[in-house]
Amino acid sequence: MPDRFYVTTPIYYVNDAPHIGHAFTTVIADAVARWHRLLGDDTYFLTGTDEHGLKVAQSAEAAGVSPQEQADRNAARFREAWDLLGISYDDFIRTTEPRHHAAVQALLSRIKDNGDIELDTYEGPYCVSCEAYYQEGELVDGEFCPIHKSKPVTRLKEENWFFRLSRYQQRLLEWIEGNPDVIQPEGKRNEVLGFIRQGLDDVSITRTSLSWGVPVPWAPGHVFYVWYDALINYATAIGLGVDEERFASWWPHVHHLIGKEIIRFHCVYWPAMLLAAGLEPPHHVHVHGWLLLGGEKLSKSESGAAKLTDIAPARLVDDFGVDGFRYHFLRDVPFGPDSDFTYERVVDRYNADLANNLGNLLSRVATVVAKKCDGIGPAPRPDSPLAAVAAEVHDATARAWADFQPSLALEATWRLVRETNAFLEENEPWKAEPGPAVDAVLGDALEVLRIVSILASPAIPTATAEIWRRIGLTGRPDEQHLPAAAAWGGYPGGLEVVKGAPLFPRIAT
Ligand code: ME8
Repeated sequence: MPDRFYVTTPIYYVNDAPHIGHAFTTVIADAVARWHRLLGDDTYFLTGTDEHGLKVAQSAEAAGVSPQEQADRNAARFREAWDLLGISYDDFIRTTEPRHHAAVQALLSRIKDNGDIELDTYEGPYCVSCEAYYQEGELVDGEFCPIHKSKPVTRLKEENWFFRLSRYQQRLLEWIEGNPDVIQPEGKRNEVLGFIRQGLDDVSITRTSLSWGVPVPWAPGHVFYVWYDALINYATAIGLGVDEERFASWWPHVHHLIGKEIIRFHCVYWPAMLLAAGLEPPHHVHVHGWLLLGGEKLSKSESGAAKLTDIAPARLVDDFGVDGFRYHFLRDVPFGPDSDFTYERVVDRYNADLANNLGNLLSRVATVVAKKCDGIGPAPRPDSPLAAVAAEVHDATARAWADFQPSLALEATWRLVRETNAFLEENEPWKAEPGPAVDAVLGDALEVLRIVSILASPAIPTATAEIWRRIGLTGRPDEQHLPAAAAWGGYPGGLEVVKGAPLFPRIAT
């Protein structure tokens, strides 16, 4: 039986268009899913859109359309962006779909039947941008949202149905303390533990102040608060309430990828809801920091239009291509801490790793094979000095992908590219007479290109498929199976090697 690998992104709000912050999480999830497909794992990659709630309703009103039209329009923009970026999702869930309404109603009814959802009155400061209530003590200067800083909160009073979160403090602590890897990185795990240890208040999970949501089956006029509908998407997509066998085949072995601002929802409320419904909490939550632009988190509800148009994924794809875009976010932004986004860093990384290293290796090899071997690629040597490097690089790359560290994985893979360029410079096959010595060096370099095409395919799927084709191989690198396919000696030799245009034209600085 192959291993199963279930990975999710947050589902994104449809109040506006996708930006590079969304793309960051989504590209990482995509690359990790692609890595697991290479391992032969049965892989399921879920993304989608979060379409209910006040924020979406208000943005629809401002745009003069219905919330459903607004959702349709912007969900399509997310899909377009992901198609552009080569995102290989298996399912794109929209919370307005009937399958999701059914799952939300099923799961929350189960919690109510178990006695953990009850009627009560709630009054408190509420931030519309976060769609969240805060405690008075959390506000900035007594009136501003702790996340949005300059946005004043509104005071809401509602008779709502409450989830008895307070009853789950001990079980949540047991879940996290008993599973040291469940929340990564460690600093975020400690943050969650600290929050839970302070004591948990019950939370209001329904609204009567708006109708744009999933109806509460037992209370006409109430809809579920958007977060308690949204979180359930991860269960809807794998069949909760519809196909329990399918659900059980994926749950709870999930990897949730999230930005740090939604950690409480994923590491406190969501696991507590699952426990209350008699289900297991998720096995892995991976929390990353923010991409910052001039020190501010870039988010569509706060940033000005100029900033946003600068950072739409398509804008960068125009300059760097899909693979250049993906490579930057995977290689340059470590998974965990906050990171400053600058255009210059994208250019530098593109030129250094893609144009000068990988692109140059391919073009050198293809040029010399054309000149010295009549365009037919020789086979590698079994005892090549590069064989040991390739084995080490495979192992380091695999470890880093398993740890959700794309940046380290690509750093490891590029060691092989750099060492092969150095090996060519040492041996200078372009200066030698055609013959076995030249064949040996070029065969080794072609074998490296084959292996690198496989190892780098999760990050740069288009370019690696092109390298594969140019060195004369059939099929695609992302159809290969690791670890066997990375073993030294797979390039058969005797294949036609095509020169072609530069794979990554250098960008002028
Ligand atoms: O929070 N840097 O949706 P959202 C890094 N619908 N990542 C960023 C980012 C930035 N500057 N800006 C956004 C929601 N992201 C809810 C989620 S899940 C059940 C519901 C990424 O549209 C990051 O993954 O505000 C963050 O958590 C997510 O987009 C927030 O997207």
